[in-house]
Amino acid sequence: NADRNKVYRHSTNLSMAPGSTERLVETTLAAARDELVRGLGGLLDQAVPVKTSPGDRIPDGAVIVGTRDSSSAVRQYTSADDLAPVGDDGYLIRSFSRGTQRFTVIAGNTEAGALYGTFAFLRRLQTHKPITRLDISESPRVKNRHLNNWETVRLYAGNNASGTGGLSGENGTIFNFAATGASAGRNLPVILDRYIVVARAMASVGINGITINLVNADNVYLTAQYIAQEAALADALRPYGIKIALSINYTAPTDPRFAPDTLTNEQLDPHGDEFRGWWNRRARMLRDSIPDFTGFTVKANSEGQPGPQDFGDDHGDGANAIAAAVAPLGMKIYWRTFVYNADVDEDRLKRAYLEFGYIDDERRPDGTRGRFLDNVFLQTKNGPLDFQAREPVHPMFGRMENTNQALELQVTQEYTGQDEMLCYLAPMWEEVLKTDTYATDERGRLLGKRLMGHIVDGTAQRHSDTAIVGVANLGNADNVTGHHFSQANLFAFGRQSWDWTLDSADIAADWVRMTWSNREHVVGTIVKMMMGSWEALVSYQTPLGIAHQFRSSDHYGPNPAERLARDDWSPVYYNKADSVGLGYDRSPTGSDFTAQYFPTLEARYGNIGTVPENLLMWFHHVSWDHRMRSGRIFWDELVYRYQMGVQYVTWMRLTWDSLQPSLDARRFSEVKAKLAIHEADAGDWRDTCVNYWKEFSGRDNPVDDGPLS
Ligand code: GCW
Repeated sequence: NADRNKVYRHSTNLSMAPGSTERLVETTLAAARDELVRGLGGLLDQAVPVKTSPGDRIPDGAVIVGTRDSSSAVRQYTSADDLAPVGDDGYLIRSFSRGTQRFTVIAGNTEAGALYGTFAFLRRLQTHKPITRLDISESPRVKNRHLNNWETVRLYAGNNASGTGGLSGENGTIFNFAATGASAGRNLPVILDRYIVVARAMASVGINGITINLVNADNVYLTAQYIAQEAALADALRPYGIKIALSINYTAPTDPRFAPDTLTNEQLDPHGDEFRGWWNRRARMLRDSIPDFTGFTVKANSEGQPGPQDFGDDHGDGANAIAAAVAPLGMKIYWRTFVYNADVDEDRLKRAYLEFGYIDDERRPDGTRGRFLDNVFLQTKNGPLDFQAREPVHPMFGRMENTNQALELQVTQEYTGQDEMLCYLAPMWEEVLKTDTYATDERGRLLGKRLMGHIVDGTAQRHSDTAIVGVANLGNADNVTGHHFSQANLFAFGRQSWDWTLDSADIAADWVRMTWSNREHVVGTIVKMMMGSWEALVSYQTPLGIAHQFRSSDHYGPNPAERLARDDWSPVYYNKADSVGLGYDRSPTGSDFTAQYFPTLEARYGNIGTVPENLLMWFHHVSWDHRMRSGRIFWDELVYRYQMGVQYVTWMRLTWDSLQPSLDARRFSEVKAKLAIHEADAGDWRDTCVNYWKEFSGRDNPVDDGPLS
């Protein structure tokens, strides 16, 4: 790319590891080599020789990385047949011994595959797993493993709600466009070191794409001036196997910033040539600057964003129009399904399936089913509400068998403690991905493979293109995520989108070994803290399936009494507290949202006797004296849960203190300070909520050993 010479590095407060090169790497194999040199050099504490010219003698102990095209040694030691099963992004890692020589070959069909193999090999070393006699063959279960970067919303960007600590940018955005003030001169096309740090972190866990701007999209990202900057960013990320995409606004063609190439409202007809032509032209501009640009993420008719419904068209019309416009360029559309409208449905959870489901059922002119085009993904949050700490799975998964479905997870901790609380999310994602949807085929027979993971990886309903998207937690804090432990969520997101069958405790153990220490007691202790941290947060924030009790100002603290102008944003709408009890009846006696699930789940969730207790108030209005499986009445159980959650945080704080001798002083004290805030804020959740519920239950507090008594 001719523009590449213009790309140069600029150091910021975030410094590269010692020994890093100041030159931007230009190829993926160079990135792999740099990682090995840096990683091995760091682990062995000595310089590692690099040999790039082909020769016939492989030195003892060598590590050879490449593709069959790039390396004669890879050609010699792997066959095309060996490599075929690992596909585009997979890799082989094999140990060889020839006479007295022992060496390791890391091979991919593509350079990206070789890079992922390199990181996997380094991970083995870092986590003290054997590196001899290897015969590893790995490939991802999901093709598109992407981040969505909600850049301008500071509290989601891996920075904290209170605004203290860690911020160096103006608004929390990690990529600087048209920066002013303190950031002047550091805007793209200047490539800041932290972009490379983040690219390496993403590649190390197999993330291969990023939509760089917020879903409430600003059209400025489609202007020529921004496209030039995006091209520089794409060039910097490309060697790490990461391709970029943009969020767009449905009515962008009417924005005067694109004059003279603008459309009128009347021309925003998804069936007309003007609308499609406009998107095709804009996509070609992007492609001309960014040859591997992947496409658009679209939030339409959602939370005030414009969309096809404003013009009498539906999501199928809108998504297909833009998809058809970009299909010749090999691009895709990730159309979000986060829609709700309390004026239409009292229970907002039902809305998405009603707006999208029928489009999936329609027949195409050729007789096949499903109106959405093949280059459309419907991008759906794991649960039907909005990234609450525990939600039932979204009923659309499995119900949209003729449409590509992307699963959207929130890596950044909007509703899970932001960067103040230690909350390891992988167990939640594991619970989501391993949930049985009980999906059936057209004749009502249960599918053989029907876990959420099977739906998402395409094996349940034979989809070849598959995607998992994580709302990113990248920010300007010098540890990128604000809380040291939030890095574990980015790490786990990548690992689980590569292979959703992994065990979240194993992922935690890898992360702890790579991040803190390989000493067994440290690993065991920190993994234990992490593994219970999410369930504890559920307990002190929203136990037993009560949803969304957050104060609207920051989605961090509690406000169960809050009533906003909109019912469907108000905590009181979700808790429905009254003298009878608590919770939202979505069973057949209530909103009947349960009817959107496949029959087995519909029956299970719809009956208060069979619903899992951790989802109780998602589906039922539960009377204060309802008998729980523990033998306690609901009121007592509820208060116990709040208290248990807080006690867990106290336990984490004390446990962390006990690790002081084994950890580095700076990070130890930073986490210690966060845990103190965490404990106080968890207590605030418990006290605020329990005291409010008391006004309705009229009952005493059964917990007599805590601050509540
Ligand atoms: O979680 C909610 C957030 C909104 C967000 C929306 C979405 C960017 O509170 O800020 O919009 O979800 O997913 O579109």
